[in-house]
Amino acid sequence: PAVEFGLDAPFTVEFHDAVESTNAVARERATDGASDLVVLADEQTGGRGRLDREWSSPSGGIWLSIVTRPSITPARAPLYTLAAAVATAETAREAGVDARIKWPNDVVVPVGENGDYRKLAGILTEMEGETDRVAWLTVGIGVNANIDADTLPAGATTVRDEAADVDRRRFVQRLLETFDDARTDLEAVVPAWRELALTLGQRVRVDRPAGAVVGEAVDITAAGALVIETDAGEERTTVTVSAGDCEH
Ligand code: BTX
Repeated sequence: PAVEFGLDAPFTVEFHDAVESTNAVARERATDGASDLVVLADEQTGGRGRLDREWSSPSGGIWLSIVTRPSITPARAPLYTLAAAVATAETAREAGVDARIKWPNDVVVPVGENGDYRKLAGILTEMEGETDRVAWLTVGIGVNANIDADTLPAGATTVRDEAADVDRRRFVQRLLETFDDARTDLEAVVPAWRELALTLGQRVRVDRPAGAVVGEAVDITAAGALVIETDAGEERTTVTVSAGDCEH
């Protein structure tokens, strides 16, 4: 059922008490032709991360998926993931959490000064289309909001643990408004991402199908790819990675 959110952004919100995964519902809606629809749930019984990993999604969190039909090429789709990460981090910061971004899609809270972190939120983008244009794109965002961190997998943190419980409706409003602003000005996304990045300057290891890249993360390109200065061999070389699992 659609709910009235009083949003200053063009989204319709469909709320569920519990679903298996809002991304799965969003995919159905997207293939049925929906656009600017948000599927929101209090609880997910089968929440998913990347590479089919589990995403723990108990009641009290913010689990949502945004269905969009952007006129962009698939090569620019990563910018939507970065836009969602920026919007999520900025909204969490408004709630008093020291939220930062770990490339490409994790919203984390730093622990100490060594680049260690706990995970506050995750983002999972899925899309379908041709090589020259995206047909639909869904952005799944999971925020550990009003949850005790010790009920989540190790390494997780929550808005409750870092600051205090939030009004979830208000949080979703701000998140969607900030995301809407970001997607209408994609050129501004990478600079905003850089401001919040925890990854730049860190030693990283990125696992990708073509093999692991190890070195120092030095920049992010206009398309959202990570630039790594590798230290294999005598000469420093730069490798640009557009997708992969990043550890630091
Ligand atoms: P990821 O693959 O980067 O992270 C998944 C890993 O994170 C898990 O293997 C586990 O170690 C850890 N983890 C699981 N649950 C949590 C949690 N609640 N908090 C912190 N760490 C956790 C990240 O994937 C992308 C997650 C997207 C989730 C949203 S929720 C709405 C939408 N629906 C859906 O099914 N997925 C997305």
